Amino acid sequence: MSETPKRKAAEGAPVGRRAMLGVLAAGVAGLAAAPYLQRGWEGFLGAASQVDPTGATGLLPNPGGFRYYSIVGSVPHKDETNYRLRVTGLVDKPRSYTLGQLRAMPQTRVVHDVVCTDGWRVEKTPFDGVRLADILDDAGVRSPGAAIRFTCFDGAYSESLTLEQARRSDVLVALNMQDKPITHEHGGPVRLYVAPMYFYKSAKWLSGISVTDTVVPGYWEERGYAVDGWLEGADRHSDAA
Ligand SMILES: Nc1nc2c(c(=O)[nH]1)N[C@H]1C(S)=C(S)[C@@H](COP(=O)(O)O)O[C@H]1N2
Ligand SMILES: [Mo]
Repeated sequence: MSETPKRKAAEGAPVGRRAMLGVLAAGVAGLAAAPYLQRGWEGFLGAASQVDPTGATGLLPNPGGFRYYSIVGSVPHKDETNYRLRVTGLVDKPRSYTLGQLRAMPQTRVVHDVVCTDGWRVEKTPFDGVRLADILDDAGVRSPGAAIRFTCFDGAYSESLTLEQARRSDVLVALNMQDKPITHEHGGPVRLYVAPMYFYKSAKWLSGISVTDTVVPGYWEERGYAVDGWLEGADRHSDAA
């Protein structure tokens, strides 16, 4: 059995969530003048999370059941005109995809509960997108390739999977969530979705897929999270979506 991941950064040093709420209150007050009402509570929370580097906005209620997390204060917006997904590292053919190219590839739907280590869960959430396996096949993984490192256009977050995990049919380069294009707040236009693992594995604002010869621990994994983020009850060896 692997250890259940814990959000160490949120529960203890360096900054506890309770302490962070004070900082957050100041940040949220600063947002009050902006026209967030147009986008409703979700838009407000998304904006508030931009001033909340620890993710303490996760403590604010959200009717959708999700909480918005970002480890950085602001993330550039990307769309059809400037989004690129680059596939590099131990591959035969390095690739660069536009959003249009990803949308034109065969789309797979995965419906699974989304579960964060903080304790929230959103049941039976549909994601649609391109199987990561298809993208890896497109680029052609070279024989020393054994793992994937994911990077993000927030400039800071990273994640990892073994090649075997990456090839599962329930691992997507996701374009839609709940039948709508993934919003900026949820990591759009493109995020990773690793259905059988805790949601921290699902890197938002995905911009880089690099094939490596060994697992490079991601951002939270460097800070105490399990590199294998399997959900309880996940079938670790099945390929079933
Ligand atoms: N780039 C990036 N991806 C990320 C994170 C983040 O802070 N930055 N947080 C992770 C965690 S801990 C969770 S629970 C989910 C939250 O996704 P959401 O903000 O769409 O609810 O994104 C994951 N991917
Ligand atoms: Mo999380």
